[in-house]
Amino acid sequence: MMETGETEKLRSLDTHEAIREEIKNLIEKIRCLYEERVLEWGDGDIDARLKNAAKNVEDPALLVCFVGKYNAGKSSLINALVGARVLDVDINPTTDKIIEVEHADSAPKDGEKTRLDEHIARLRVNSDWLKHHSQMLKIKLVDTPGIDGGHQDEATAEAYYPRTDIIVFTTSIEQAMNIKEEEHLKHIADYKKDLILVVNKLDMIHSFDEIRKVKERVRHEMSRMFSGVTPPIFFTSSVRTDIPGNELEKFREYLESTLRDRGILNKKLRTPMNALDDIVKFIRAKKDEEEQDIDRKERAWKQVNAYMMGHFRNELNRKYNGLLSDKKESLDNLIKQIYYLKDKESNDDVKVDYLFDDFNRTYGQRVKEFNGWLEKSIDEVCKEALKIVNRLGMQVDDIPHFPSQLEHVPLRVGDKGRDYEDAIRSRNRKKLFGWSIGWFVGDRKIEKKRKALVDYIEKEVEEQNKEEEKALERLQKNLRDHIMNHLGLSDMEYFKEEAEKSIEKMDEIL
Ligand SMILES: Nc1nc2c(ncn2[C@@H]2O[C@H](COP(=O)(O)OP(=O)(O)OP(=O)(O)O)[C@@H](O)[C@H]2O)c(=O)[nH]1
Ligand SMILES: [Mg+2]
Repeated sequence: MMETGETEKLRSLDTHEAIREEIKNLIEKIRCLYEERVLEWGDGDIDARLKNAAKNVEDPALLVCFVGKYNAGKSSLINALVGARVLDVDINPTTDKIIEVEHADSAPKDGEKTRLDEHIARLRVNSDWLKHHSQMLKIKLVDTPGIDGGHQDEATAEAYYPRTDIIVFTTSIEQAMNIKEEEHLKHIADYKKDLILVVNKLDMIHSFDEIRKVKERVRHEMSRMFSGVTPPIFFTSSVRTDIPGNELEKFREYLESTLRDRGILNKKLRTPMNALDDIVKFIRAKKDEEEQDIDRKERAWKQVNAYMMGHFRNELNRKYNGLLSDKKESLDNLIKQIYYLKDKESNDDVKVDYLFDDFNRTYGQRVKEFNGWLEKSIDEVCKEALKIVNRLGMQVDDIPHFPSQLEHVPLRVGDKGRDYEDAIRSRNRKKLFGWSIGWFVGDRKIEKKRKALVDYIEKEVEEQNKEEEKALERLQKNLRDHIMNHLGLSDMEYFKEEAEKSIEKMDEIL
């Protein structure tokens, strides 16, 4: 018969496994959802985060990562925990790769190294301690190149942080927490991992009074940095186990208790959840940026439009009116001449020819001038509109269909003018007298074009917004579904709390 504790453990493991699967699917979904957008944004950041989150869930182990200045004793601490000198230790900058140390029954006591990629190696060791405490969840102790050690792999260690579950920041008691270290620790805190501070090389200071002072200073600094919520601190010596006050065993016990804690599975799940939180934040920021960009485009369009509809239109109206009064005058003149010619002895055809030739000479000339002005003005309007766009630091392409729409704005007034001349020439009276209406139709055409353009832009903006909202809604729903599905199934209170926090956070963001 299995003990209750055992059953519970297995149930937790099962649930953990199921949630892990869910998170994996979720990551995949988000990846699909945003794959196109990532390319469009030209930003590998979101992709890297997704990859890190995916790597973390795929690795069914708790990653405890040792970071800190070179020579602080990170490798020595891992050796002390493992109980053998499996990692190289030296006074000079030593560790130049990320090394994941894990237990394997088949491995030799002093370890067996394999290269995982250019920056990461795996060291399998046969360690009773690692084996014993890897029952619930496999543990990996991760050694990293020291800060300031001059290894180019420092950047790689940085890229690795998001994958880890617990970070052990290691410093040496001789110069514990200098400014550089403080900066780095603050930076690491941004990753929102579980932090532990180990102040190593306790044996280097012999005066109790001095040790007390350092302890006080470190605790005070940490409390200040973390606003009172200080991470656990251990003062250790990894080489002199016998010296008084050495908290190496306490540190070991703390790690053991963390591993025994049922919450450990949840801690493991929290890493990818945090990464997903970050991704949602990132996407929200991008969306805001895009919205601002759309605003800018809209404003630009309004300015262009105001110019076209203001300055140009006034000018156009003035010229129209001038032309209309010219036309009225010419028509009056024409009518006078008709009356005058009516009583004259002559062939009707000759009379009409005479009348229209005269009308054409006077008014037709005005139409020609007007058309010339119109073509030139439209050219200028286009140029001026382009200038406005450029002044706003934008490209014509930024405004949807901008150039082609502008090109088509020129109404066919010029053609109407030519139509008119043709009408005179062909003596098409109906066309001729219906012509004045044509001007107003032309005018209405500008208005129609303008309206179509504004409608088009408004629709574009609306569509884009709708699409974004839908994508975010889907993302939120996926996260929510995922969390909700498991709240009922899971007896893991800790995860429940974390999940609720996640929802709250998500609600804040979205
Ligand atoms: N006195 C004393 N020396 C220690 C202690 N821990 C480590 N050392 C020594 O400090 C030096 C550096 O130790 P490492 O473990 O290589 O330090 P590290 O942080 O891994 O350094 P990098 O790999 O270069 O980043 C070695 O000479 C160790 O023997 C300690 O607790 N006390
Ligand atoms: Mg090292």
